[in-house]
Amino acid sequence: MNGYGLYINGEWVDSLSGQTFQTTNPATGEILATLSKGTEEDVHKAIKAAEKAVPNWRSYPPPKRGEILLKTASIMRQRKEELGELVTREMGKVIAEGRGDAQEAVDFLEYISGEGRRLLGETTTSELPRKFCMTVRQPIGIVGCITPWNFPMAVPCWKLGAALISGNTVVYKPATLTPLCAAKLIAIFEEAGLPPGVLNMVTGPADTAGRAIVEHPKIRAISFTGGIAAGKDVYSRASASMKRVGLELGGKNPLIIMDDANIDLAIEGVVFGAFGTAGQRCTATSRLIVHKKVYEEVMEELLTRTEALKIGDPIDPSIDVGPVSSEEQEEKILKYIEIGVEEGAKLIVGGKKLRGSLYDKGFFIEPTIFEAKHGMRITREEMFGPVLPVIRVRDYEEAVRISNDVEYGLSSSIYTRNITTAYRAIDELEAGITYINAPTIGAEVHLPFGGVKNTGIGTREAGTTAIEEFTEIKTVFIDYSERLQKAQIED
Ligand code: UN1
Repeated sequence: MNGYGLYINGEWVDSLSGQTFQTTNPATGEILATLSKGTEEDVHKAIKAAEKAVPNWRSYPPPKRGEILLKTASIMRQRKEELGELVTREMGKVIAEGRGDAQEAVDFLEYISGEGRRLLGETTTSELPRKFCMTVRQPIGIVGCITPWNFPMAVPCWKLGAALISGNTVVYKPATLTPLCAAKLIAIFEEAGLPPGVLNMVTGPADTAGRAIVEHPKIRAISFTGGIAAGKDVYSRASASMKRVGLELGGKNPLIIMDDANIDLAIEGVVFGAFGTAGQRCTATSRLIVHKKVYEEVMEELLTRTEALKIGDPIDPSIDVGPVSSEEQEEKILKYIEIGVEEGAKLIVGGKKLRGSLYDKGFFIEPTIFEAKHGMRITREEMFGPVLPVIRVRDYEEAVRISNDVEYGLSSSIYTRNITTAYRAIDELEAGITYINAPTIGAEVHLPFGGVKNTGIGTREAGTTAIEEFTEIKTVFIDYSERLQKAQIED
């Protein structure tokens, strides 16, 4: 085989097209691996394998499915260091976060494996005597999972873990920027004993392999995390075959600092929320909204802390901010910085691509802060990079109004010591997630994750809600009266 293959029916195989592509380290330019470039035909082959595996996997008792997921988690836990390093080398987040990505995958698999002993339905009463009513959860069938590059271990495990425990078979397409992480992950599922055909992986481009998954009528559900334009495309194409769709399409996540906040704590949160993962999280703090009474103090301290950040090869544990993940990302973010300047936002710090020695080999952008006015494009659009617009506000009401005046609604945060303000923010911020006195990032796997407005369509990953995306509910009536009973008609 030419490098890493596709994983279909329990075997590593070349793409039928024979084509390959490479994955590189965004900090150093080093080529990490060659992978098969999957096409529509490969996806069809994977769907056939997934279809063949349906009866067997469906009949596996869910606790047994859970055992395989737990074994997967345990292998990942043992190899956490290696996996964390791989995340850092392929995606570019700093090593502590690379390990965190692997840890989040382990956490979720451990959590969801227990769902094998729940997958709860309901029992309830009947309006008729000697009649029993309940619901049971059943698998959907074959599901498609399409994942982003920014959490190449955690997000795939949220989707694959929930899909598999629910009894579905899967065709999985990882992001083209992080296929090596995906291949290593799949090899661990294989090692843990997942039967052939249950989980199939096709690496390859979105517009061929991805589209084939989204459009194929035998795939009954799609779970997709990515940008808003791609998400809309997935949603409309999937609707042609009436698929169930789960979407998580990012955010423009506000962090509000009120005049009664613990300012040091808030600034520490902003720096982590905005520049952690070089701003490349769906939940990244991508707007800072500051009460005018503490504005000067916040800006001064924020500038000092931002200037102190060390930028470089993320494998070095002393580095705070790594590269952005690709040349395309770099161009897009630099373009947004230009747009910010053109719109009249005031550049406070950063704003440039870093050059010289090590930096020339990778895609490094300085952590950047703008003083901005609400309504500018940099305050509305997801930039997915280390660029933070700051908006000054008169009071709480204005802060919330501005927070909500965007098309997204994933994460949000407010720093305040006033309990009334905190509870009002929980009521009033339009977002799937609200943090009080903590930054917009850092969701935990046993709680639901997802957003409102154009961030999604109401599905939630992780938490107790994870299985909802991947199960059908069947309603069951058992009549043991030995006569025909007529609901709504009999007294
Ligand atoms: C994402 O950015 O797509 O809340 C997921 C967080 C992480 C997950 C982010 N636990 O920041």
